[in-house]
Amino acid sequence: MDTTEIVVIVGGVALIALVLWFFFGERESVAAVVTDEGVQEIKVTVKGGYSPDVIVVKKNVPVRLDFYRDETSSCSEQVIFGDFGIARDLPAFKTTPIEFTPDKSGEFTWTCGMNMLRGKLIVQES
Ligand SMILES: [Cu+2]
Repeated sequence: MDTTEIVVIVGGVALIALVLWFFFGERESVAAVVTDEGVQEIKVTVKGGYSPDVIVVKKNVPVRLDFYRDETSSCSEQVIFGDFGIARDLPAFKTTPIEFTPDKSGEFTWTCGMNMLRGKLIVQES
């Protein structure tokens, strides 16, 4: 094997690892911060996905998720929290607060209107 072949193989393996991580890897989860008013607040940037896309909150404490949509792609124009009966339009380049109080614990997926972009809300027993 010459150097070029080795570089190609190493590059290929790295690419496969990256693809696997992207689709199946454990994402970093972010805990919401409790404000003075006792609201668990976190800012989520919407741009080809959600960042952060795993958010940890406590049950029975009000939650405010500030979705800032940093794009005009029609894919992300709506966000849906099906488990909590929430569907909201997200105007481009604006922050849209989504407020609710999670009354059940567990892991809940939120999606865009087409079920393509996904995020996960982890509600822990308080
Ligand atoms: Cu979409």
